[in-house]
Amino acid sequence: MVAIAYFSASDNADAYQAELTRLLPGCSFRRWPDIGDPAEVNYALVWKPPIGFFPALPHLKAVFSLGAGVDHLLTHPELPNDALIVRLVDAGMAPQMAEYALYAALHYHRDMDRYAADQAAGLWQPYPAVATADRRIGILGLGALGSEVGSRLAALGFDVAGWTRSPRDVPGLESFHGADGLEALLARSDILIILLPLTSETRGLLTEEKLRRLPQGAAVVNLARGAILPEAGLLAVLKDGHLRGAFLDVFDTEPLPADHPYRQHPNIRITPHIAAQTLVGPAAAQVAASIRRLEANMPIPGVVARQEGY
Ligand code: NDP
Ligand code: OXD
Repeated sequence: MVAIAYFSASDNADAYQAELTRLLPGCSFRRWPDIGDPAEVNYALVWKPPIGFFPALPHLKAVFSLGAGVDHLLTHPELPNDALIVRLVDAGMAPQMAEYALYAALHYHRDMDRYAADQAAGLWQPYPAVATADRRIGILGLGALGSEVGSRLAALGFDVAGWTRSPRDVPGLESFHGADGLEALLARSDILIILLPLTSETRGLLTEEKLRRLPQGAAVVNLARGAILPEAGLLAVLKDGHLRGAFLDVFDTEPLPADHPYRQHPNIRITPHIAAQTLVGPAAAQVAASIRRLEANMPIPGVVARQEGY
């Protein structure tokens, strides 16, 4: 028997119930806190589950994240040690990420930030064109999302490179890894796109000192987690003009507080964590396929290496 305990304050429970009971006939879908007999529940499907959720479910085989990120699970004080932790792999998010990244890249590549400021100031002044092939884009993280973003930007003719933990080859992209690789990637990134998971290694990674390794006038696009790009450093490099601007979709505290300096900053564009939203159809299909495979003792995609944090 398959019984799934579900919790999310931000997803559509009715839609997940309809999809999963259709894809897994006979499965029992239980919405926290109405979980029935806890001994029967063998899977969890969650986004930011509350305290008390995991201790109430002692027989979980696997905990599925309703997103690609699992920092909300790995920092949960009651996460069970023996259950598999599983993230979504693309599941319809990669094309959305690519659209957002492309929008932000074109914004800076075609000087839309400068023309908007000039329009407000009543100015009429063309800036010199830069060929697409001369615009260097760096992507931190070439996983399910970063590799798709990189491939699509490269297909448009941008000069794209990526940085990963282990050596990785993505066709059409220059690749870097490790600490020296990060220095080299930063030095050649006019536009830096962050698509790393939040782990003990990436938390606070992009300090002011690191941001100053970017070329003068570079821009940053953070699509991953706010804590990877500390606020004080970003504000400092924007203030003295080392960076020209930032697109930020993710923040240390969400919703971003009303009085936060990012809110009114002339060189920062913010969006409310929507770069790639979880789509019920592909997400439920991926979870259902994985449950079927686990029930047949077969391996599944997206299993998190707890030691590595992603
Ligand atoms: P993956 O796990 O598929 O890829 C992670 C990538 O980051 C890999 O290339 C990995 O390297 C690299 N990486 C991890 N740690 C390090 C490190 N210490 N140094 C260098 N590289 C590192 O993740 P996804 O692509 O699926 O997702 C990335 C993140 O995007 C999620 O964790 C989540 O935080 C965020 N996200 C944001 C959304 C939004 O709407 N804003 C929506 C969905 C996700 P390697 O290849 O060597 O393993
Ligand atoms: C995710 C997210 O991790 O929405 O999927 O941030």
